[in-house]
Amino acid sequence: MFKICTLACAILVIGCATTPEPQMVESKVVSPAFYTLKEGAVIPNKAPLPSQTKIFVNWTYSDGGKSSQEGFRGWDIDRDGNFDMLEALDAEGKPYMWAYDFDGNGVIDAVADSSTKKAKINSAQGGDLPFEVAHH
Ligand SMILES: [Ca+2]
Ligand SMILES: [Ca+2]
Repeated sequence: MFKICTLACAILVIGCATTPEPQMVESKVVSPAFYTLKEGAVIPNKAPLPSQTKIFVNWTYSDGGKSSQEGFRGWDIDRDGNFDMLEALDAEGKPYMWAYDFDGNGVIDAVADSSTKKAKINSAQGGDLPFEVAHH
C-alpha cells in the first residue's frame, strides 16, 4: 500500500530537497516550474536485505529545459511489493529524512528528520522521540 499515493503524501510531508535554484541562462532567469516522480527499477538485494527502488525527481524549467535527480529511495523490507520505508535524499544524495509504514496499511506511522534529530510517531501515544543518525 505504501506506493504512489502514500509516496505522494510522504513527499508532501517531508518535502523535496532536490529543488534546483533559479539560474541565469542567456541573460534570462530560468526557474524550476514543476516536477514529476518516476520510479526506477527495483534492486532486489539478497535476502534478508530489503529490496530498494530509486525514485527520480524529473524537473521541468520555465524555459522548457529538463533535469533529473534521484530524490527518494523506497525500501520494501518484507518484499511484498510495497514500500515500508521511504528515504528523502538531499542534493548530494544523502538521506536526511525517513518515513515509515510499520504495519503495511499505507498510512505513514513515523517520520524521522535528521535536521531536528527527532522522530514524529503517529499513534495513540504520539509524541516525538530523539534519535541519532548513524554515519558510516
Ligand atoms: Ca513491504
Ligand atoms: Ca501504517
